Amino acid sequence: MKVAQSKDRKIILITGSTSGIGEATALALADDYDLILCGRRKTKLEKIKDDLSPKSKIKTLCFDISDKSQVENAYESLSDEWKKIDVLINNAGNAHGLDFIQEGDTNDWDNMIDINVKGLLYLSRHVLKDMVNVNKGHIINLGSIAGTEVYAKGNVYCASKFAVDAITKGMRVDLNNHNIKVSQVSPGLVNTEFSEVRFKGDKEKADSIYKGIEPLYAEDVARVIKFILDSPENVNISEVSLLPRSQASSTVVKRKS
Ligand code: 8X3
Repeated sequence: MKVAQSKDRKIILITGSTSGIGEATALALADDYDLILCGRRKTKLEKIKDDLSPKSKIKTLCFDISDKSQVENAYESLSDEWKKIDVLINNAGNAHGLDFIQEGDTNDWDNMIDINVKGLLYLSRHVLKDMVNVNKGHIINLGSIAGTEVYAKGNVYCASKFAVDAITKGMRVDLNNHNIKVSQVSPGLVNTEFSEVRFKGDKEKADSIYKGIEPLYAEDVARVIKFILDSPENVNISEVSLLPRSQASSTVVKRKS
């Protein structure tokens, strides 16, 4: 069934929407919004588009967010109608490696800074230009508990999330005159592909991170994002942190033996 793009339905762009929090958020929002889904995995994007098309008008953009010219080309490929983005959800981001600073792999550092920080900035720059022109919009950045607490071997990943926190605050100040809401959602341990990516496919290592606890799931974070979007026009839920019940901080986690 084809769903017509309605004038009343807002448009939301979600980065990193091929898995985890991004995919769960797309699922949670498809009933109420038209969606631009971004990611690097074309087949996965097409599959999500097929799944959600009965509920929503879906546009997919396949590009690498860390590549400035790919970001520009992807954005410019949107029609004027699709460029009227009401909400940008900056979700794309990953951890690569967990090493003492003196042993870190510089390629991992580049990846984290290029995607989590520079990619977020590149895309926001394009979308914000249009939001500022119409004096409305909403940015939701995915932060992390790692953006407020540094843990052993987290060094550069934590730095990238501290940077996201600073960018969120900077956006809120700079966009205040333009009626643009800026929110940040900062989860603790969420069981997604996050740890598998961090440990380069080592499933056993990845599973050990969530051993003995019930972590958050991507759907838990998506629910918070939906709650933020459901708030009245006059309300900006500026910062939300969420942890699994068994997590008290980055390093204090109660595990069943
Ligand atoms: C993910 C949370 O604590 O694994 O951003 O770094 S943590």
